[in-house]
Amino acid sequence: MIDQLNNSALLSTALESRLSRIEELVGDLHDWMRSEQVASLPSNYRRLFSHLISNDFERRYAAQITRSIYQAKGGRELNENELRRAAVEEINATIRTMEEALPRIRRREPGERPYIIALVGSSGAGKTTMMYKLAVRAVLNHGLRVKIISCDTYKIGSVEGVQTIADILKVPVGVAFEADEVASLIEDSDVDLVIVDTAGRSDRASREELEGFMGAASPNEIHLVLSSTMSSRAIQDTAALFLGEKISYITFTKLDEAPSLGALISSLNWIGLPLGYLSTGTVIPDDLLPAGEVNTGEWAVDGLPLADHNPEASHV
Ligand SMILES: Nc1nc2c(ncn2[C@@H]2O[C@H](COP(=O)(O)OP(=O)(O)O)[C@@H](O)[C@H]2O)c(=O)[nH]1
Ligand SMILES: [Mg+2]
Repeated sequence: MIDQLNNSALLSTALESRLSRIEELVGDLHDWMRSEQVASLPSNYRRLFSHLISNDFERRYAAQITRSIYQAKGGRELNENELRRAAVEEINATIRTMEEALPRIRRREPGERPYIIALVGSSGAGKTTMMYKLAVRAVLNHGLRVKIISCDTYKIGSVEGVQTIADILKVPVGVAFEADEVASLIEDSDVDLVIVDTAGRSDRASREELEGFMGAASPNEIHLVLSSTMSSRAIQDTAALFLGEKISYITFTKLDEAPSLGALISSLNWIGLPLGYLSTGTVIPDDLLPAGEVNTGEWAVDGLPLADHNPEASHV
């Protein structure tokens, strides 16, 4: 009996604290709407704004989308569905996407320089996994001869790891400790495509080292690999560390683990570079999509279709 009383007292304290947190959030949202000039828009537009915020869009960007739809529609009242469609279109119109190189890479003659793709980004972002996926995709889907080069000699076991995978994939592998080694590993290869993986450290000395590696490799495209599970603040801070390199595309990983894509989309708007690949899991090479094949705006506004995970599939 006493336990029951204690339980219900605890429950009501928990509910009260939840309620006050919700009140606080509603108050914040109201302040945001005011500051972002959304408060004066019709209620469906305000609901769209709140919907984008709850999907982790940055409020400035959410407000920009909402206002720009309002202006484009001449202030017309639209229902919730029409507004969401308009938001999807608005987002897709602002996102640039990569034209994938793999289908366009032609066979190299002996002595000819291969096409080079480099992957940079923080440790744990998913670069090495991405390198394996790209290598398999290039071999299986496009019949290319591929070499993988790892410049990550810091992570324990990474050299052995890359050798093991290269044996499984049956592609030649190189490991570079110094920048000049990258250049000679590329020169010595008789392949169509080289994929260069790098270490993910971002202190100043490592960034200089990365610059050396990139200078020596002189890649045709550099992907900054970022995890889509990060907040937009963390995505932008990380991107800022690497934007000194000549980044061609932003490639996002771990979409299968991201609760939403609002942070990714908002950051991309801030970074201003095209979207490269999207990684949706750890299966090599299946969980890889060129961004152009995805309705990113729809995923960001309506939620990720990947969330409907089929538990049977993981047992296969
Ligand atoms: N769920 C999920 N895990 C991923 C994805 N890409 C990579 N990982 C995992 O993230 C971890 C770090 O990946 P790794 O490729 O070693 O990152 P790196 O340090 O940037 O080379 C590993 O456990 C990978 O299996 C993805 O798209 N989804
Ligand atoms: Mg790695």
